Amino acid sequence: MKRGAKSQARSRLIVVSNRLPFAFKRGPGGNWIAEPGSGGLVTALLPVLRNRGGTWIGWPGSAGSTREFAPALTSAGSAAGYDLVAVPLDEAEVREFYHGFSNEVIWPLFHDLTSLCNFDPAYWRTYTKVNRKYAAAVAARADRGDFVWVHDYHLMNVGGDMRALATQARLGFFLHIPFPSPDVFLKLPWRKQVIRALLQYDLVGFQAARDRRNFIACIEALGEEARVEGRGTVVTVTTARGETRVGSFPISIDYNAFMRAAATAEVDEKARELHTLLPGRKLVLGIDRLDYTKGITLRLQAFQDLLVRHPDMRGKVSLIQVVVPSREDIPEYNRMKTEIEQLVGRINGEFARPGGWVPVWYEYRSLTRLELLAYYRAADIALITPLKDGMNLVAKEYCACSIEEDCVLILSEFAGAAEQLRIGALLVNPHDIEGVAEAIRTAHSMPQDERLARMRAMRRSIRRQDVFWWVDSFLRAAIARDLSDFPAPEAQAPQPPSNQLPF
Ligand code: GDG
Repeated sequence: MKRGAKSQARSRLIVVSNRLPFAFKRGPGGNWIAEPGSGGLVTALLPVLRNRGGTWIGWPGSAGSTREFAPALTSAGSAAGYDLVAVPLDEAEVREFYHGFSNEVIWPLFHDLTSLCNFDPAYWRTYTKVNRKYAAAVAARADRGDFVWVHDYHLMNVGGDMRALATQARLGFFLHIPFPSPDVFLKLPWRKQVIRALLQYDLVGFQAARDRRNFIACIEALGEEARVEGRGTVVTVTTARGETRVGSFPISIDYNAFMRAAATAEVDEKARELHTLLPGRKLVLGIDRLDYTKGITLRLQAFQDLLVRHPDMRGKVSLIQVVVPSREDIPEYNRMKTEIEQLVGRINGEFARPGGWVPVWYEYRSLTRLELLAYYRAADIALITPLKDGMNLVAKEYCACSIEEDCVLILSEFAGAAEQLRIGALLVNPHDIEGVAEAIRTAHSMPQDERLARMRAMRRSIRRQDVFWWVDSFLRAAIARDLSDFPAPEAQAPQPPSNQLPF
């Protein structure tokens, strides 16, 4: 359904993601109620969707028919200021497309964990079928001149499927997770289909230069002749199939919103409470979804190693490790949870002092936003050590909330965020247990002026390249006619806000 005559005349933005940015719950009368999501992506896209007129297309998150969700979608859409379109999925599709191909094939493969992949051919068949379903839903709503922005690894085929439906809209894709190097990617039985599908988009965006390089290397490794032109963050790749622009656009956060929220009296009080509960020591913080890519067990081993090899550190630091429940129905995740809990038990059993210092404060739950901000503010050191990560927004949120700037970020060199935050973070190899332990020690004894200088540099960079900058950069690259329209971000003049984009 289109909005008023004014927005019909202008090209619109159509966002497509696996899930709609709303959580749907059954109300007391059994009807569906939509609760808005609060992530950075939704916040950043809102001005463009509202001002240009837009649509968000995705799965509502529960098996059910379009008819069942229709009233909730209409009222949520009119409150949000853009249209919402549901792509219904049945249980078998959720199992094989979402849990299967997306999360048992692409997720581990793209994080370099090939041994965890289950290359079940039925998963691929359902993935292609479901992607066609999304493409049909989009094609039914997209007009010539509209810009369709497809998000993430669940929907890589949508662009190609839309071309097959002879769409006239321009197509962009952004991958939120890493893109692997050829030696990993080539293990995918459907590697050619995936690369060809991605080359059907007008613009393909990655989190980091690393991912963009890998993507181009994979095209070449598959024997496609590819001519790469341009410098800076966006290049043009020409193959026998046509031209695709390929860029790196590091996703970010709503820096000002985090900074302001972290400065409130409520957050301040809660942060103080934490220091009162855990007095006389530095607090080291880890916050992760329960996921094997986040490196939680290796991190705990590093903390244990620190206490074993450096007895002087006992009593001086506590690790607050928050693990947010995620994908609990998958056996691999459950096994990992047990392993984490055993390790925590072992460390506390060995080092805790009766009635006093406990080395690891472990919480397996989702924090409220207030708690999350208070934990960020209270932490003297953030220990963020994923084995591989597209970006890692926790690292950026931690910096934004560190309003006193008197703290240290320890960050895995394999997080996309490392490309930007190497200016101030202590970078570590998460596999190097002793190296991570030494980084905690270095962070603990870092002089104050160095802490302040490092944190200030990172915060300045995140403030300059926040999530609004990210949306602008991607949409500008999508509409720029030639590369000279789109200089590298450092060289860009101040940009008008997203609602003035000429697409
Ligand atoms: C994927 C890519 C990429 C975490 N715990 C709580 C909580 N959170 C919020 C954080 C943050 C988000 O969840 C996690 O974002 P990450 O970026 O760290 O990781 P993924 O979920 O794996 O996201 C990743 C991202 O997409 C964006 O492109 O950076 O690399 O894997 O915003 O604040 N929020 C609340 N309670 C918690 O306990 N309220």
